[in-house]
Order: sequence, then structure tokens, then C-alpha cells
Amino acid sequence: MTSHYDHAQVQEFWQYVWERDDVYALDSDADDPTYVLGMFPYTSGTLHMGHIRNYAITDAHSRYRRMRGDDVLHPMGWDAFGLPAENAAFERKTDPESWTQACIRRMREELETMGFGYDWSREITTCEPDYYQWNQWLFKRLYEAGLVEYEAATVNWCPDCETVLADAQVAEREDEQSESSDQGSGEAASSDGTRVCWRCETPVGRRELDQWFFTITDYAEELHEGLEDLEGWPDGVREIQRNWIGRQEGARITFEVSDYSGDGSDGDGDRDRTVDVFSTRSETVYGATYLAVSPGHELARELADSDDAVDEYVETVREQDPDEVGFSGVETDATAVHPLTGEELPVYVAGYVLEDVGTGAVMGVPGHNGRDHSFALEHDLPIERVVAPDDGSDESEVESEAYTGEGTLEGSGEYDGLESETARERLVTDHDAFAEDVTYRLRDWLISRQRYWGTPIPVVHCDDCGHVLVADDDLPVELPEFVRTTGNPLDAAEEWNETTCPDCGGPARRETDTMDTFVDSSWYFLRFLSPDLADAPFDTDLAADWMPVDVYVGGDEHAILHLLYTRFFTRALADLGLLEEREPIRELKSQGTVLYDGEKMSSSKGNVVTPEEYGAETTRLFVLSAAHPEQDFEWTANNVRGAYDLQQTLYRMATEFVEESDTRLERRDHDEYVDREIDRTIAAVTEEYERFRFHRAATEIRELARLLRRYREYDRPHDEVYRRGLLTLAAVIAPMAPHLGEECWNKLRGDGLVVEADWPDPASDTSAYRLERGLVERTLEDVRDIVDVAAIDEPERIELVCAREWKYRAAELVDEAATDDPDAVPDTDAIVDRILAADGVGADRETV
Ligand code: ANZ
Ligand code: ZN
Repeated sequence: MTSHYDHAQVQEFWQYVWERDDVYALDSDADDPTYVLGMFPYTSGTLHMGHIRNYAITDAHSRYRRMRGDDVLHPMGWDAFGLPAENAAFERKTDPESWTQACIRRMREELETMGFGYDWSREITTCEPDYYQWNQWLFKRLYEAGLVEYEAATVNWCPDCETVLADAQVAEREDEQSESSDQGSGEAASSDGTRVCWRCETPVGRRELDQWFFTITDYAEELHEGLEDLEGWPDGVREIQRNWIGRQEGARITFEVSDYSGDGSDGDGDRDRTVDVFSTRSETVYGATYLAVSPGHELARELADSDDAVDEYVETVREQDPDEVGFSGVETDATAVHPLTGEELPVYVAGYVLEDVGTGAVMGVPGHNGRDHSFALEHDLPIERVVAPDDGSDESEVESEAYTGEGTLEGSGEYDGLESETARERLVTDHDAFAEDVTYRLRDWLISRQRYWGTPIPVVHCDDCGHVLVADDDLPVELPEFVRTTGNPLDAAEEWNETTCPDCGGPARRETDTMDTFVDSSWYFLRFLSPDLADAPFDTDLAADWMPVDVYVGGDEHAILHLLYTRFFTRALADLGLLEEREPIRELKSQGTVLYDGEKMSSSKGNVVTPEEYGAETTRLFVLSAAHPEQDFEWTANNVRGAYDLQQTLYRMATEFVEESDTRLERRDHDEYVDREIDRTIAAVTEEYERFRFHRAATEIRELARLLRRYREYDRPHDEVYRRGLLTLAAVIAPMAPHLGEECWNKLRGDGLVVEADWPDPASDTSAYRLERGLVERTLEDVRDIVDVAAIDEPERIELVCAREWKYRAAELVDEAATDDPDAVPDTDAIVDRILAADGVGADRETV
């Protein structure tokens, strides 16, 4: 019998058996299954090592949970809409549908080759009408709940993709030199500051368009607050989301603005109004030397009507890239009244004031805010210090640089001498013009895309009725046939485009924007619960029982977009009465990157290693045993070799055992020792699986395999103990290497599947074994203290002899050796020989 593991044959056989026995199907009657999910792949055409790592993690965990007796929901589907399919179709003279379906076929085959255990009866594909009709249905429900807006907006525009990009899809161009970003930092290691498209890296421009938005900002506070309780999420991801939401506490301060001639004036040409500003440092108000509004601010628009200089400035800034704007600005003929001193302040329109931050207006405090300082220098505005650093630094300092810290107030009337924080609190209670306020950096989610390969937004435009929602009965609005054109193919689909208004029956045109594909992935985990449900997106009863997702694994590039959108959707669905949970994911694992020569492994870099080269088990074992799931690791042939060897070793041991088995009844000390080591390994491996430390589980498995090998080599092992050891190995390796697990299990038992087997009983008293382990380790330490450990080339052998009584004998012998001649270097080989001889184990030693 060959003891070489032929991966192709073994894989094919067990995959056939698993499928035949339908071992991964989850019964919909299950009470509360453990829901294990890997972020579903974008259908790019082939799996890369990142996918494989991702799915090896979820697969190992779901197999482990299943062996522990859980019902497990472990589904898979396809994130199938998106621009790349459209581009590929364009280049290859095919259509996105055919291209995507071909990709799916290939990728599914690759997943199956890897032996990942999915309940394929739950497969979903987002580009199919029976999925995307629910995007449309949900769009309508969100619309009815007031969570959808249609607004003109200046948007990020990718000239190459010819589409709008959400803020979060604008990346900063990474410096060529820099390598992948640190886990959790959320920022590229370095960047040249150019804003580029996240997909094609073309520099991003600006455009003004009517666009559809989901008002995720309605949930800003809750999304921020909820992060606190997400204890199962990595701190890094929570921090990135916190920054993205960008909650800031401060005050809203109202300024009277007067004496300006705006449009619609009341005869004498002068108008009054108020302008609110948002400030995190309201106590610096006495240092305000001007007021500035953004070019998009209502006041700026009014002023532009009568003031050519303002009009021209507003137009210029509109066309500019944010970095070009700098600290340019234009003085207006309006004046603001300082709410506390009554002093008149000049009013500027300035591009550095952002329209959608705070109130879109600021009080300029050049002495204490860096941007205001730069603006003041450029426009010759006074710079005053009203907060003194508590270390008593020189007053002239703010002239050259703003003092942005807190301190003691000065030049601030009745507030002089107060600490910053106290002053802020007092101001809001003392004055009506001051009110506590909170702002967020988070913007509404722009979901419009001017592309074909996405979910049509279920709206028609009627000359008489404006935009009207398509009736539920008329969903889905299906995509028309693909046409090759630059720009948006839906604009070119004339026949599809012309329709009638659901309200008045008159002629109308379809909305030709499609939804951002992040809409698809914001709720797909719910569709897996009831993938064929025909009258709702998901079964609300099942959702009540089965949600949230217990473990979600994916790359940390999704720390912001996808994970924030899913949290928003979940809350919105809860408020629609469709869900009970408000957080979709209990435990999140963001997996690190697989590197190759220091670079990220990816098809675009041409450094992809495909699983076929090594076989499923070696690949799976390697990606799991190389590092903690959250760490990056390097793919090296050498390390892969380690995984390969482990697999061969286990296989050989299982095979040889079958060939040589016979029975010996009496148990000796070292049989007991090995038996306990098996228990200890089970306990340890169990703990490592619980904590997703597959690499450490693999180390434990490797150690037990080594011990069993030695056990067998020194002397004839006790069959029962040895066999139990091998069965344990087969069972505990199975979540990571299921084909190998089945193969060994089958050789040792001849029946049953390890995938359906119970997890080996962790020793009844785990702590006892740990204690034992600790004792052995401490004894080893003692031995090492006495003997020069460097000279012991076989520490495991010592470990073996250190068990129980042996360890005392070992210590005695070492002591003896040491007292005989304190200066002599102990002959460790001789000591080990004596130990082994004393128990009759040494006989085989020469043959080891
Ligand atoms: C006055 C002030 C004085 C401010 C001071 C800061 C320090 P940071 O600075 O990042 O913590 N701000 C408010 N709305 C803005 C807008 N639409 N565009 C540009 N800047 C805006 O953010 C808070 C500060 O950003 C706010 O507090 C405001 O300037 C500015 F010594 O108000 B501050
Ligand atoms: Zn109409």
C-alpha cells in the first residue's frame, strides 16, 4: 500500500461523498444555528490567495462548530454586479451577464476543489432579478421611511469609469515605495495626496448631478454609539469606523449678518439674516476676527447674485480640486455682528470652509485654529490670542503660528481667567446665541451610479408628477439587454427607457442610474436565511431566531464601507419592523494579507500562487498555520513545505497503523504518559480553535504527531493508546484539512465520516492536564538549568522521559552527573541512555 497522499484523488473522492450525503445542508427548522460567514467574493473570475485564506478560516471554524454539535449555517454567494464586469464585457466583446456567469462557474469550481463545506442550496447571486428585485423593494421601503433623498450634488467623478464615486471610494494614491498599510490604521502608509478612483486609480474630478442618497447620517449617532458595544470586533476596525463617522461635540453659535444687498431685497437693497457656525472651541469666540461661509452656503449663493466678485469666486472654486482651493477667498459687502462684543466682523466666502461640514460656516479664529491662521495671513486679517497656554508661553507666539491647545482665557471679558472647558460650558448657559451641538464627518450615502451593471433604481421621471416610484407589482425593473457604448448604456436603451407614469399614466422615462453595488452586500447575509423566498427579501421569523451573524470574516479593506453600510441597513430594517437585531455581526475577524516577496498577493501583481499547485490540504493548512488570522504573512515555498510535510506525516502514520496493528494489553508508564498527552492536546487544540488561533492548533497537532511517532519508534506502543492518538489527530486536523481528516479517519475506523463525527472529548479536567503540563515543563526547565541544554539535541526525548516518575529519575541522574564532577560538561547522551535503559525503552534507540 502506498503511503503517499495523492491529493487529487483523495480530494475528489471525499468531495463526492460529502456531496452525496449532503453533509453541509442546514435544515430550516434549526433553532439557532451558528452563522459563520466569509465576505462573499466579487466575481472577478478567479479566487486569489486572500479569498482562500478568508474561506479557509470560516470553513475551519464552521467544521469545528459542527463537530462540537452545533447546527451551522455556512453559505456562499456572489457579489456579481459592478463596473469591472462591464469593462471586461466591453473589452471581450461579450456582455456582463455572460461574463459574470462564466466567472461564477469558474470560482465555484475553485471553491469546491478546496473542499470548502458550503450549503450550496442557499447560493445567491446579486445580479439575478430574484435577488436584485429585493434591492428595489428595500429602496422603496427606505424611501417611504424618509431615508432616501434625490438631490443635486457636487460629486466625485471618475472620468475613466464615467461614474460617480462615494467619498469612501475615493482613495489617496499610494506612494509607489510604500507597502501594504498597517492592519487597523485605515490609512495608506504614505501617499502623494492625489485623490484617485479606488478601482482604476484615475485621478478623481468633480461634477454636479442629481443623485440618489440613502440618509445614513440619520443614524450617525447610533452608529457611533453602537461601536462601544461591539466587543467581538477588532479595536482597529471600530476605531476606523469611529473616525469615519467623526463625531464632534461643540457649540452652534449664531451671528447676525446685516447690511448686504442680496437678491429679493426689500427696496432699500439691504438685508439681514443670521448665520450659524459650528465650533469645537467656542470659548475662543473673543478671538473671532471674521466670519467665513463656504461657496455652497445659502448666503454665498445670495451674495453671488448681486456681487460679481463673489459670483466669479464661487464659480472658480466649483471647478477646482479641493487641494487647488487652498486659502483663497473673497470679501463680501456683508458684515457680521460679534454675538458678545457687538463688534462688526468682515464676512468672507472661502473655499476652505466645507459646505457639508458642520453648518458650512465658521467663525475665523486665527490665533487658535491653524486653517484660520493661514487664511488670516493670506487676507491680512487680525490675529488675536484669547487662550493662554498654561505653561505661560510668550504672547507674540500666535502671530507666527496658532496656539491650538487649551488653556486659560484672556481678552475675553467676563470669561478671563477661566479654563477652556469651563468657559465653553458657561457660554452655552449664559447666551442664547450659543447652543450645544454635535456634528459628524459622515456624509449621506450616494448610491447613484451611471452604469449598466447594477440594480436599476425603481423610479420613473414624469414631466407632470416628478419622480414616481415603480409599483411593487411591477418589480423587478429588469435590466434591458446590454449595449456597447461609452457613458451609461441605460441611456442608450431607448425602448426600455420609455415608459408610462404609474401615477398619471402619461409618458415618462425610467431612471437610468443603478445602485451602488454596496447596496447588494448590505443585506445579503439575510437573504441566505431564506434564499428562495418569493414574497419578501427574507423570512422575518427566521431572522429573529438566526441573526446576528455569529462570525464574519473578511479583509480589512472593508472596515469602513461595507461594514458601516451593513450596520446602517440592519438598523433601518429594524426600524421598518423587519428585524429585531440592530447590529448584524456579533464577532468580526478581519484577516491579514498574504504577501509574496513583501507584496500583496494579487492577480494584478502577477504573483498569485494557485491552490492546484499544492493541493487543497497543503494550501489550507499553510494559510491557517502560517500566522494568526489577523496578521499578514509571507508565502514562501519553505513554509508551504512545512504544511505539506505535516499532511504526509499524518497520512503515513494512519496508513502504517492499519498495516501493522496487533494487540498488547498491559499499559506501562509511558503509555499513560502518551495517553495524557493526547488529552492535553485535545484540551489545548479545543481552546485554540475557540479563539481562531489555527496556527497554534496546528502546532499542537504537529507536537502530538511527533510524540506519537517517537512513541512508536522507541518501543512497540500500546495499540489502544496509539490508535486513540491517531484518531485524535484525524479529528482535530479535520476542520483545517478535511480531506486528510476523512482519509485518516477512514483508514483507522473503516466507517463514518469525520465531518459528522463528534469532537473528541476534551479531557474531563482540562486544568489538571495543564497542571501536569506545567509540571513537566518546569522539570524540563530544571533539567535544562543543570545540563547545558544546547547540548541536548532531542528535547522531545527528554520530555518523554520526564513524564511522571521518569522525570524524577531524570532529575536524579542529572543531579548525580553534576555532583560527580561539578566542572565537567554533563554527557547528556549518556544520561538519556541511562534513563531509557532503566525502563527498558532504550533498546530501539539505535534504530531511531
Ligand atoms: C472656531 C475654532 C477655534 C475652531 C479654534 C477650532 C479651533 P477640527 O479643527 O478638526 O477639530 N469648522 C467647522 N465647520 C467647518 C467647515 N464647514 N469647514 C471647515 N472648517 C470647519 O474641527 C472643528 C473645527 O473645524 C471647528 O471649530 C471649526 O473651527 C472648523 F481655536 O471653530 B473651530
Ligand atoms: Zn406622472
